[in-house]
Amino acid sequence: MMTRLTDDMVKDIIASLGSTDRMLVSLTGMNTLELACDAVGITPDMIDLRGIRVGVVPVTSGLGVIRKFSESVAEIVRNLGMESAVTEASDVAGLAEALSAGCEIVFMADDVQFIAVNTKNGRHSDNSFSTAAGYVSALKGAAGGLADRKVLVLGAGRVGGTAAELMVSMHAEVTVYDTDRKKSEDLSRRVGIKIADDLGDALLSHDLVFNASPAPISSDNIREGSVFSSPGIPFPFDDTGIKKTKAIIHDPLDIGAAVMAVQSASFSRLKP
Ligand code: 2YJ
Repeated sequence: MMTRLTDDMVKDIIASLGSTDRMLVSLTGMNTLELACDAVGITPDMIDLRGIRVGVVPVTSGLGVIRKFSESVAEIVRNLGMESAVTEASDVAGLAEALSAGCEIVFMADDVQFIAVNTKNGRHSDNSFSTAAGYVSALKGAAGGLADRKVLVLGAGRVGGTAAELMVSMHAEVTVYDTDRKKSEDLSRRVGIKIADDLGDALLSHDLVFNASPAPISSDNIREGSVFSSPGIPFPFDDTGIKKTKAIIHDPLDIGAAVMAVQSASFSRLKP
């Protein structure tokens, strides 16, 4: 089940971009740009983002436009040094507007998928992959490396599955928990990881957790001093739970969208 952002989750993103950036620096040692580059396997000196024109197209299909969603994406992209604007028109007319304006990258999201298309070569980056990659990099930074470390992945959906796969490739020892055991089994078979049967036991035996689940996490199950990389929305912790953790990396949009921007730019703008 995909969780949709709400007006309420989005309303403060623009005002809090600076504090998200500082949170990332203090918890992971990387700012948003460095983190997004790390997630894509490059460093900031390998790409020049300045002057890249980006369009964000509001999409009305399904449950419709989320207030300030497009503006927030445009601001996240702008903070990375790119030029961005929300199109006046929505949907197909908005896409035509962005193409006519010469946008090199176009962001669009409906209720199922959120992508950034590179119009120079037709390649696109996807928010599920980018969110997974960005939060894996964040966890790696916060943990001081993931090789040979035990990591629990909560949620075997698209983000959790991609994160598990990426962390296996980094030689982490990954265990997955999902309330739907069949989804855990499919993922376990696909990427070769262990399955946890009891959520409480799994959480209490892991210092590092990648949370890609929409479920709340009870403070009773949180191991003292554990680190959570937690893209899952809504925010799953209560105050008692927060106090038990060492660090929680979480934001509603910035990390995923920043990785999308850098990845889609990398399709056409890597320095030779
Ligand atoms: O243009 C708009 O304002 C809306 N159509 C944005 C919809 C945003 N979509 C979501 O929040 C969905 N959950 C899809 C996100 C993909 C998650 N990887």
